Amino acid sequence: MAIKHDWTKEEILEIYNKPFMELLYEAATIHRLHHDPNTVQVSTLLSIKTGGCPEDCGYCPQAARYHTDIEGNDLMSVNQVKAQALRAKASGSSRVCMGAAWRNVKDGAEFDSVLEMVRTINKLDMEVCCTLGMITENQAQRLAEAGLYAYNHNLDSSEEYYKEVISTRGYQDRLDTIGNVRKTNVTVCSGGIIGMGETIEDRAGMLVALATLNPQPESVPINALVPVEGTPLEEQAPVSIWDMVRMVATTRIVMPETQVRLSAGRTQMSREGQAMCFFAGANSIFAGDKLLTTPNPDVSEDMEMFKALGLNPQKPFVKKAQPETVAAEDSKFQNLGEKPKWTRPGHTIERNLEAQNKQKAKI
Ligand code: SAM
Ligand code: DTB
Ligand code: SF4
Repeated sequence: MAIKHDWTKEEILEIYNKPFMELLYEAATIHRLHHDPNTVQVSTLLSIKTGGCPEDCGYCPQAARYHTDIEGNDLMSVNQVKAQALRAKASGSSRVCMGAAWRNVKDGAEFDSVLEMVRTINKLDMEVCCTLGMITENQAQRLAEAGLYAYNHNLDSSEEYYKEVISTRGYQDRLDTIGNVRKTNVTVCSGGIIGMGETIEDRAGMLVALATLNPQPESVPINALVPVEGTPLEEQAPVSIWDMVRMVATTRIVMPETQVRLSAGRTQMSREGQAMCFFAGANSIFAGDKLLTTPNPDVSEDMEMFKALGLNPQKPFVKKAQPETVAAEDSKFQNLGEKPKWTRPGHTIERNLEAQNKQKAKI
């Protein structure tokens, strides 16, 4: 079945705004044509470098300028990562997603260490994902050679609303990073957040940006904002379950082959709400009692939910074969010591400044 790539905002809005039952039925029907509706891919997040990030992303507890309550940490060791990956595997996850609070990857000892983490987890026969900020083509190639299965880099919102949330990095750089990943055999994971104060048009705009990529991302995480005290978005109202289901269903319809990940925000959702999301086409979750820095349901609660719904965790590498791992000494792609010029738009976002100043006043 041919995949449509020329989606317009109007077409997507029409889907998003359908009567709820029609939307659910259409999404569930498309879901069944492309996926086993009883299988859900389970990933475990691992924050390998936490906090102290120089960016001003208005939602993010790891941005240094907002001084939230999180505990920062330098880069974990390869052995620590291996131990956590083994734990994730034993708890039923098929994928480990390693996140670093970086603006972009810099060539050097820390990136070499991340490459070794990728090699180590791939050798445990688990899918490995990284989310490390912006990367160049060479860095993407080096990750691919190490055995990376997926790279996560979210667009987060529409291009227009992105400017209201982040001033230190640009939308085109995000798209370019996704393009760099696409030049390799690493799969693309890219999605966004709802509940940041954006309009429904912005949600549709983000889906246009993702669905018109050719090929479409293999995985699209839909996060509900976790409002964290100290961040500029701390007072945002919780996302309604109806909005979450509509967003998941619309994502499923416009990107039929993609794995749609029900991501941050599950602690705020009932099991019945999550069941509606699975019915509407979500077929992936983050498991484990922590996302990167904020809480997530316990694995045992999720397993009970899976049992009640008759859902089974997806085995690793069923969508794409396991990549090979090339040893560091046999690598074709060397450290180029690149200094890419990722853009800094630098416009003023009032609420980001206020959050920063509020914190300064407290010190
Ligand atoms: N620093 C890298 C970057 O920004 O690409 C990787 C880590 S960053 C924390 C990964 C993603 O987490 C963000 O793009 C955003 O979509 C999501 N995220 C961060 N804070 C969140 C929050 N409070 N609620 C929901 N999603 C959040
Ligand atoms: C994604 O879209 N959501 C995950 C993962 N990709 C990296 C991160 C959610 C983070 C939620 C806030 C936190 O725990 O710090
Ligand atoms: Fe840094 Fe990523 Fe958080 Fe932005 S989302 S502040 S880049 S860790």
